[in-house]
Amino acid sequence: MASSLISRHFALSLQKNLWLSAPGCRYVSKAAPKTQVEFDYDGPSMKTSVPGPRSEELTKQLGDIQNVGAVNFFCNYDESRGNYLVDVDGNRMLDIYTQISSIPIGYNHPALLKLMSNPNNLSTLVNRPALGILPPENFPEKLTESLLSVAPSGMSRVQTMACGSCSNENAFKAMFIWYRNKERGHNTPSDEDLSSCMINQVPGCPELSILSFMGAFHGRTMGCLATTHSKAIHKLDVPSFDWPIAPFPKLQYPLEEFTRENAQEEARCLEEVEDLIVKWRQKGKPVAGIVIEPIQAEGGDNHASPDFFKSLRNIARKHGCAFHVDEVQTGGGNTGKLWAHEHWGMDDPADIVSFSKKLLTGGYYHKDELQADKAYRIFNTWMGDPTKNLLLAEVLNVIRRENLLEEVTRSGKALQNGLHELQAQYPGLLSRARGQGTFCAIDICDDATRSSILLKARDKGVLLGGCGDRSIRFRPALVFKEYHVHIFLNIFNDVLAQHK
Ligand code: PSZ
Repeated sequence: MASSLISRHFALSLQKNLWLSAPGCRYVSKAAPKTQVEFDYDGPSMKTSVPGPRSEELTKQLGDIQNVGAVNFFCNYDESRGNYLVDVDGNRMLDIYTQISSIPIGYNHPALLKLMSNPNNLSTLVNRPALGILPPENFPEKLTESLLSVAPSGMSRVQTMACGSCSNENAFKAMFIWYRNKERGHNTPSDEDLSSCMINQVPGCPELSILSFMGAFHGRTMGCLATTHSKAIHKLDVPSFDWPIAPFPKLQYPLEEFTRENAQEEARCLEEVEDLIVKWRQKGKPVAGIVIEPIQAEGGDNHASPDFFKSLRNIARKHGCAFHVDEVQTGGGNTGKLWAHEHWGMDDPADIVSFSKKLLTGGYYHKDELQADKAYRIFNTWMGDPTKNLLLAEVLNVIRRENLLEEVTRSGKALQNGLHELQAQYPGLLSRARGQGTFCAIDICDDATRSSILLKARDKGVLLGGCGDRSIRFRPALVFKEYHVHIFLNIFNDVLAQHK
């Protein structure tokens, strides 16, 4: 077993050398002996329309085993490099969607291949521990090197989990446990608490709520789904909680032309938040926590100002609610900062910050007081995955070494400028170009045109995603440089010209 793994790693490093000399490939970063040399292809290269025949065949095979309604095409991850995803039909596409925003430094980054081919890391790869009970010796060190080295301001504790939903689900539980402990004056639960919770009744299962926002996406598990309000198809037929839902600001663009209207809109939403907190307290379902994304992603890349978030944080504090910032999609550097909430400029931005996607492992940071008071209250078998911490530590090294957040800011400016220019050129097609760093979006005149643009762009070798009713979103890896922006803009311009 171990020897076949080792030979696979040798094969990978051999392949790496082949890549370095393969035609159509080139180095893209300035050569520096101590810098990990980044490696990328020249541009998209299309052999078939997508999905091609091999993808169609595999989709049919998988269709006999699973629902394949969402499968776009099958991938060749061995051949994919940097910003380019290669499919099983040999099509090489510039990937500006990156597995729903979850590839931090591109495909097959040499630093990560090297890390995974280090024999010292084999036992971490092979033996997946139940971290909550039997962590490996290097676990505190690896957490310190990875997640704690980028902990949000005011937070020195982190709990790893598997996916984004699992992180939010447990963060919600942590908020409820915190809230009830406060209500109980930190006394031990009564016998009635303990017996009633076993049959889903009060007081053991209290009538508490979490306030979320219309258009939010926080996951699809039962608790998270009660705070997700982006698409009906996510929620249909699943019982849910009677929890308050506040309006998220609908900003008008360009922002500089609508300063007053947008400030009024944000004030309206904040007022509604306070009204809902009071109403739900009166209903006997007090709001234990508020959960919000710094930019509503699935819901259509909806932004709000730093002032909005500062005021919301203060409202949470004033009413004794925990403040949970869901950075599952915004975290990891796309906005030009590792955490989108850093743009708010606050010392005490949140009580809980959840993450997953680009951070590779799921989990949440929390204030000391949101630590559950007893073992096994927040718990599952794996409690994360130490191989992901290894990878994340190296991803963070690469981000620092290659100044990738500065790169993101630079390519983000080029992308936003380009989108604004295209919007001026195609006013009937495009509107509301917006973004922070490379975390950008633009609206298309209608949903049918959006679908057609997405498919045409893909056939020309550019992978993009949709969000909201009619937006296209951009979620490139952090190694998406200015010249990638120009490759994209040229192709996008061609696609738009066909829709004029
Ligand atoms: O359709 C889906 O289930 C999708 S498409 C994109 C996501 C989910 N994003 C996941 C996500 C998120 O964007 C935010 C802000 N919070 C939580 C989640 C849930 O993460 P996962 O999918 O890892 O459970």
